[in-house]
Amino acid sequence: MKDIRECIKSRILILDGAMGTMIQSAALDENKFRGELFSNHNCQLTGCNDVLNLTQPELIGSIHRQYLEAGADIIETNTFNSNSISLEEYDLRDKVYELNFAGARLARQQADLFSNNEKPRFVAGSIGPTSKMCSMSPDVNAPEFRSITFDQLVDTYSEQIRGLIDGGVDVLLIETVFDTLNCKAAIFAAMQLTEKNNNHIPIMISATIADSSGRILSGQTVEAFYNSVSHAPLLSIGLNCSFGAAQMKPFISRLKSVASCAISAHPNAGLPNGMGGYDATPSSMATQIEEYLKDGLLNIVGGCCGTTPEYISAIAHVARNYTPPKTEKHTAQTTLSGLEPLTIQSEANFINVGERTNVAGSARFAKMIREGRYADALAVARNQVEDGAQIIDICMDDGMIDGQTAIKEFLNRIAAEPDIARVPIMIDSSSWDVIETALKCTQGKSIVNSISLKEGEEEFLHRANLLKKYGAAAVVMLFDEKGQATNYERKIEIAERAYRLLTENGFNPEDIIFDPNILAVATGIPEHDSYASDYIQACKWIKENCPFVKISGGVSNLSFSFRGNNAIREAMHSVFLYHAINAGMDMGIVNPSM
Ligand code: THG
Repeated sequence: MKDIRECIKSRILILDGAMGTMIQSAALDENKFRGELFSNHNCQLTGCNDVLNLTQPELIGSIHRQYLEAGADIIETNTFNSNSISLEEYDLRDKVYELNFAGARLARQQADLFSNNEKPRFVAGSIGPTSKMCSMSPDVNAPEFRSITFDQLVDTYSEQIRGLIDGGVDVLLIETVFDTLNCKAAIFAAMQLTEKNNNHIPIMISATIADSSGRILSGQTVEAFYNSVSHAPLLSIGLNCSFGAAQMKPFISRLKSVASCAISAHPNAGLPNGMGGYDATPSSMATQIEEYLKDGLLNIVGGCCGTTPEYISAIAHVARNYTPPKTEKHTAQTTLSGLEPLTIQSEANFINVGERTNVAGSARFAKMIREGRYADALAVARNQVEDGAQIIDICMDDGMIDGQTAIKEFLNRIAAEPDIARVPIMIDSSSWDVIETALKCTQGKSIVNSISLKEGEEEFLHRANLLKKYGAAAVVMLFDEKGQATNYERKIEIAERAYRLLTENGFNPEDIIFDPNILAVATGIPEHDSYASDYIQACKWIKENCPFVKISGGVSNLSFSFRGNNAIREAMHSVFLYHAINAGMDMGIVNPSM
């Protein structure tokens, strides 16, 4: 049987419609929801659609059948809420695996009955957002609080995904995403599981946007959202629910312009009409969808709330007349995000990374953190962004500070400040535990600062592999088992080795940011005098020999011997940057106000 990754190249695939709408029209009573299996359950099950996979399998199977008859190529399992967080409401936490397994089997059976070589049918394991947000506090008075952690989400999603995969799904569909950090936890769980089982199930991701500004509820633009999730083995990215097809189109266009995978849309049947229904008819919705197809925007199209098989049939009917648009791979550029996207292109502007939110580099900032003055610490971050920092470097490495606690508190507070959170974060720590803690608090695509060969190849690749699952770029310091590279020969030796190891192990070269070590000059020790030119020459070699990588460095290091004399320091930095940028330096950790 053909793979879905093959089929999507030759035609536009039709996704099914609204399971919930179909279940609702069956008007089941409490006894039907309970079935025999849960006749003695301790709480009401009406409204728990996912339990029907076990208690009313014929009904769920018949809904799948109706969508397949309408022309759906992909049917979604009835497992949108089958995670321990959502099922808690029905005291069914211990049924997560079973519900997902049963849901996948039901869809698989029906899809197989309809499949033939010409038109294979596929099953997408539906994974909903849960009822809790990982990147925002439910309490405006406690912005650092979270009602769910990344680790808890990874656990519950792992349980769900195990059930879906064991039940036979072809693809995982992480849908109705309104918090990117929840989505990243689902991706992490999926990548970890598929790596362990050595299968390669692709992932479809579909977000829902909160309002006409085109942001998802957790505040990201669609472009920032794409950058945050682009590390997943994506079959497609798209939008669902939100509002009707007409209103969704500009945001699908924006996704199309940044994504290098297929694009999906499954809008509602128009806008709610106030009577529990939606205002689009099957033919009016199909007409709106045709506008997308004319513009070559979609590879997968279906429906969300309100879309019965009649809608899917009408959509399938128009989609037949169009060929799928090609997907384009955007290479060379490094993509990051906060609430907004940041693209780094070697030929374009130099990127300023703010250095002031570093307890090791600022006595003032360190004092704020030690004294728990987070409002003041946030002001330091905000000032940097106002002064032009396009990324902020955050470091909590200090003997008097618990780094994991401090970075979590600071990042959670930043998440509630849109004027700071719009830029990506550079997570600066020599502790891997602190780095992982920080990755679990950031919905954007961050830069980890740093990894290196200091502790050997195995640890280096282990960390790089984790970063692939978290979705982060990495500063790679030119350091190895023998120590820091200070001269040109050692710098290029380590860069060559690190580049080869990373790319051979599937790390995207665009996500490698080499730091060839800016070291203090004019210290009085003659060997130090060539440090700046060694860095600059190394930049040139790296850009010629390591395609797609970027280059960074801590600029203020250069002038450490002149601490207190800012005029000299600034002059030194300007001259240095002039040459280093010409040699290929893309970004620098700097004091953006200078
Ligand atoms: N490469 C990478 N990461 C880095 C560095 C690097 N992170 C840390 C550092 N180097 C870059 N950050 C700083 C921050 C502050 C200063 C220098 C580098 C600095 N501070 C003043 C001083 O020490 O005199 C101000 C002190 C104060 O205000 O108390 O110069 O190279 N990947």
